Amino acid sequence: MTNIHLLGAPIEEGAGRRGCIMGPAAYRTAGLAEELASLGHEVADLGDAQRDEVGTLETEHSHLKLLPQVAGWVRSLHRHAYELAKQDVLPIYLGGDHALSMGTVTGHVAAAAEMGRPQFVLWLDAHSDFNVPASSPSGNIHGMPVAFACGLDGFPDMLGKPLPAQLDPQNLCLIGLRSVDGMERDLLQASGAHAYDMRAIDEHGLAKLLLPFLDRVAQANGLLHVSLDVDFIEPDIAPAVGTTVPGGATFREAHHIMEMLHDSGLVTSLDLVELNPFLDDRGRTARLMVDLTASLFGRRVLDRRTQSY
Ligand code: 5AB
Ligand code: MN
Ligand code: MN
Ligand code: MN
Repeated sequence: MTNIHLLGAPIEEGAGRRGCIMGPAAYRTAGLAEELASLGHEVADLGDAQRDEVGTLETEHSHLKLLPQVAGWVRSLHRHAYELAKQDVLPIYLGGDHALSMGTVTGHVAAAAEMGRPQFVLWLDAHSDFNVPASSPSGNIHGMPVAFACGLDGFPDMLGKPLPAQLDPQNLCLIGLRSVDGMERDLLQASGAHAYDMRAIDEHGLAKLLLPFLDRVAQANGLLHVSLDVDFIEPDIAPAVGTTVPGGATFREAHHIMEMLHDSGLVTSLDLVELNPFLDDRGRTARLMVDLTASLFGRRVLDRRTQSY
């Protein structure tokens, strides 16, 4: 039994189009809390976070869209995540666009550093979100949270400089990549992060990519934050996202990751991001995300665990 806290993070200013503000409401309508409770967990819904008021921020990058609004969310969510990380609960952040992870990941990394434990991050996404302002082709800040959390140079002062703590790229694993920009790719490859594109899944299968990473988390007695972008999944079955890229994870691949994560017992926090209910087809994407979360929290067909591959 896990003590789960749900926190809504209705940010949409980091994405290129509007609608993610409705994400937390869609998860509630789709019955996320009830589903997790039916699996035997204790679930508390904390409601929605609010963004801080931030004035103009100095930056040479005028193409950064809605920077003060995004910075306001990042500051607020960083505080919430830091506090939740120190409690004996498992937070699920209901997005909201992926810029929210600038707050949640940094909050968990800062708390982990104080607890003397390494923080690991699993990033499930079609994109690596490793742009810095200078490399971003769009100016959309939801394409930058990983680079931000790793402390890359070139960001305006969104959360204090330097960051309270930085994510070590060695402790970062990205899976599902199929859209990475030119300069972004150079930054990602230079960082030392463990990055796997869809081709790696085709060639090796998910288990071969994920299980060694989970072993490293366990060996290091680490904490594990999972950030699940809707666009990780094949858009034919998960259409409610602004940045669809064909060739995504299948229904079973997505569930299999969640099942392996459950069996590992290692996950300590989770982001559900980029759901845009305005683009959904009768709620099917919201329901799929709820079902995937249920797999991560123990829903299974037979009572059998993955032994080895
Ligand atoms: B998402 C792109 N790399 O920076 C950019 O959905 C897309 O959170 C970013 O993964 C997609 O604008 C951000 C072209
Ligand atoms: Mn993303
Ligand atoms: Mn994405
Ligand atoms: Mn997206």
